[in-house]
Amino acid sequence: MAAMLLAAACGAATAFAASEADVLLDAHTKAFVRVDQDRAWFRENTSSEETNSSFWMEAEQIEMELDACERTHSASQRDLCEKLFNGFIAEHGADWRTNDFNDDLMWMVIASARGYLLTGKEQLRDVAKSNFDVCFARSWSSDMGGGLWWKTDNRSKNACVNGPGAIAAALLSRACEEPAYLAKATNIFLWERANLFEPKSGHIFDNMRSNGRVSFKSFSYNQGTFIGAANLLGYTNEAMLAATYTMNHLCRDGLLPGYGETGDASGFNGICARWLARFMYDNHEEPVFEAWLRKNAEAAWNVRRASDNISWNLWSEPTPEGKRYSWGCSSSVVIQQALRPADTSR
Ligand code: 7K2
Repeated sequence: MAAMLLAAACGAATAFAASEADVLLDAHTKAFVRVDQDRAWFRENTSSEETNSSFWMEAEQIEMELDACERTHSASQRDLCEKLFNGFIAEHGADWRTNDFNDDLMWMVIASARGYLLTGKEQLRDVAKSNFDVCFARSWSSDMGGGLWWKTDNRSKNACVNGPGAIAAALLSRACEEPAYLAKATNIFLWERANLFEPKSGHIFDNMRSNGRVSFKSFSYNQGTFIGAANLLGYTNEAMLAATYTMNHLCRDGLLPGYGETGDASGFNGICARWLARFMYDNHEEPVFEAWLRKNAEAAWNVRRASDNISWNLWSEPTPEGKRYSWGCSSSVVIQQALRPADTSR
């Protein structure tokens, strides 16, 4: 309240809203980022000194820091991103093919391509390109009419690799200025649209197995990456349908799903919010989605715990004291970075 009055008194109508994003970002950094000279990593949880987050959780938390770079344009934030890339490459190398999860590679390709587009560091463009090429070569196949296999055992084609694969290729076409990547992006997206997207509802199905059997589960991150790819490639109607489904059918009382804290899914809503907000702003769809996204961002803010301001992924319950997880606490940070400060002049 005091901060709000102060902001209003100074005429800085947006200062209070921006500070929520700053507070959650700083709290996450203090609780989870470990820096060693020019390298940095995310701790897996508040009590793990040396255990880092897993490959894809690390990649996606780097994306969270890139979201903060895009919001703040701050030099120290950019410096942190560079350290996190250094830390990632120190841990996993610059060639990621020993990881069997094709989605893991695509997530880190997205982070690296975004990192290059923001910083101009050519090493990031080069790792994005070489690992995309490895991943595409081993995962694209004509079985089921195209699309990327989820893992190297080639048993299913999942939204969690095809959405990110299409985004990765679209970003690479910009980073490398090579139109061949745009064709790949479009082909991946069109396969996902034809096989894992229900046009009458905007529902994204989770995966299709090699025997053609579809898992109809809907996860917020799959909605998000489909929206992200559709938006980057100009398929605005499809993005609109998938975003509307997310808002109207995936939520309970308007809040994104409360996934389990310790597993892969605890960061899904951040991924969803990142791409949904970008689509909304690019297409001036604030009248449709902004109040709903803001309600989620405010819920994330309100459940932060007083002791250190970290906020977990269950936005209808206060963040408990005790051990918390960096990936689980990332969605709150991301949704706060993704939304622009409220425009109080309207
Ligand atoms: O079944 C897939 C995916 O289709 C589904 O949406 C999610 C639901 O689970 C897996 S993907 C989750 C991860 C498992 N551990 C390693 C990660 O790299 C992997 O992608 O949660």
